[in-house]
Amino acid sequence: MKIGIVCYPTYGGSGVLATELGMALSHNGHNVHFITSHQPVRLEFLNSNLHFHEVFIEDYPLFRYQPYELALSSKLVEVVEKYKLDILHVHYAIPHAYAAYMAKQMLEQKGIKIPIVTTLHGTDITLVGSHPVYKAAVEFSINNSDIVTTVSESLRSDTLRLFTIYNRIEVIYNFIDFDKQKDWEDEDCLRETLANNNERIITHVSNFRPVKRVLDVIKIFHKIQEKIPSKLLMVGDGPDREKAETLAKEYGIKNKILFLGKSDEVRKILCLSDLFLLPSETESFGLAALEAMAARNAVISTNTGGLPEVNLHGKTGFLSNVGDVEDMAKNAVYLLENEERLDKFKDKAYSFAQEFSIEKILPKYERLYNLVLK
Ligand code: GMT
Repeated sequence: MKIGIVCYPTYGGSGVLATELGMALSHNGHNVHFITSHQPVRLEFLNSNLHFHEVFIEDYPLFRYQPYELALSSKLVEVVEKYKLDILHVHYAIPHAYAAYMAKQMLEQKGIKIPIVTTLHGTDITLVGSHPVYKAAVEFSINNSDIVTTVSESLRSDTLRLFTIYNRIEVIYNFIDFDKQKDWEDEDCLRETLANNNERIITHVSNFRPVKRVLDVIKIFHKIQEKIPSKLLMVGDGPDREKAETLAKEYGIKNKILFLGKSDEVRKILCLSDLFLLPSETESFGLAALEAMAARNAVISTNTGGLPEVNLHGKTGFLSNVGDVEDMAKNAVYLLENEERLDKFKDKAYSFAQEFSIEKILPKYERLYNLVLK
């Protein structure tokens, strides 16, 4: 199959997932074309099955905002026509599903039919998509896609609750490529470079947007380190990073926290870590938590959105109400204070992560592509 993939090429979960999906499809013999504003960060290499087409925007003094959707839909028309694509798979509704619909209409006028698969990822529905300024266009794009998927049951019900949907929505969970995980496992996890032997390592990975509640991460760690010798690794960057660093300074624990910034080596970092913190306000799935579980981290998270589908309370970690830093710290200490207990949770986290292995999830996308092509 010749598949066009549209996504945000950044460190965000939807971009990571779309890039990993495209690479896996190309390994399965499909011809994959990424059509994005920049080369996706996780795109490791291009080969005869893997192509990248950059969407250029012409600036003009009249524009206050550059018309990216217009440039994207024109590029989609060009690539679908030139490479005779069979399918367009767009990740994150805004504005990708809308641009794909416009491209589909333009192509239809040329006698070319192109089905559109739209995968909804989270904030395109919950935080941004349902806002009145975007809602009508997002609803229209969802209803006019040939097939719609969400990354969790929770996101499916949020979509049905927030929009008037008459299209079928399938749930296909996010996935992990364990073969890539193994590359790091085979290397030595050099814990001693970051922490003393008696210290636990705790990690948080995100885009540091307000929805991630990174200040809660610092508050939870502040309480943990009073009872358990530990270090905190803060991976990522974004609007709340400075506030988090300031709070760490105020608590006098800056020397126990490493702010590592954006990293291409998340798997390597997670392999050093014992526990992952994800106290988000909302999370449609929590790909970062799944990546941590695949690296044998127990998870302390909130119980919001799709997180209970990924982090099993009392088995792979614990879930608490949003903002309940007291409870999250208590649960973290409970895990970290007992080696045997911690190992049990880590093992369960690792084994449950296998339910989301790429081998289990990829055929679900391939089945949908075949369905939509019939
Ligand atoms: O977390 C973000 O804000 C990034 C966002 C994105 O652009 O991809 O993440 C969403 O999609 C991920 C991949 O499907 C999910 O794992 C995240 O839970 C979801 N984020 C939210 O719902 C806040």
